[in-house]
Amino acid sequence: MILPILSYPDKRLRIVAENVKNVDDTIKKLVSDMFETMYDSNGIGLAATQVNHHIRVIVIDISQDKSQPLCLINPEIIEKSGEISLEEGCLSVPDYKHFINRNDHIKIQALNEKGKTFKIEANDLLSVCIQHEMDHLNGILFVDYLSRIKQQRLLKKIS
Ligand code: K2U
Ligand code: ZN
Repeated sequence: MILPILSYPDKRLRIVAENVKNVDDTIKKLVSDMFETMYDSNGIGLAATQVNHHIRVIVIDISQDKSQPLCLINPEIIEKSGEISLEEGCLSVPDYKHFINRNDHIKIQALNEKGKTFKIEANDLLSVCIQHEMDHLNGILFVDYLSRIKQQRLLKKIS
C-alpha cells in the first residue's frame, strides 16, 4: 500500500527512530509498503521516518529499472572515508535540490528483511543515498547542512 510521506518542516521528521527488536511480519509488511511508496514517488531511497514509522528501517534502489532493491534494518556505519559532493533531493522536501558533501565510501552492517545480519560496502550515489537515509532515522534532513539563509529562503518558499 502506498503510504503518505511527511513533508518538511513537519516536526515528526525530527523524531529519532528506535531499533527494530525483531523482524516480524509487521516489519515485513512495512518494508513492502515502503518499496511500493518509494517506487511510486520515483525515489531512490526512503526511510521509515518519512512515512511516520519511527523505527530504523531503510529501503533503497538506485537502479533505473527497479531491479536492485536493498533493505537496511538497524544499519550501522562501520567505516567511512573519502569525500563526494552530489546534488541531493528529498521526497520530504519537494522541488528542492542542493549539492551536499558526504563520504564517498562507507561500510555498513545491518539486518536484511529476513532478520539476517549482513555487511555492505558502497561508493558514489549508493553511499550518498545510504547516508541520506540514515540521517532521516536520526531526524536529520539534507537541508540542515545548508546555511541559515538558504534554510530561511526555503521555509519562506514553502510557507
Ligand atoms: O527522500 C529521500 O530520502 C529519497 C531521496 C534519496 C536521495 C538521496 C541522496 C541523493 C539523491 C536522492 C530522493 O528524493 S529520491 C529522488 C531523487 C533521485 C535521484 C536524485 C535526486 C533525487
Ligand atoms: Zn530524504
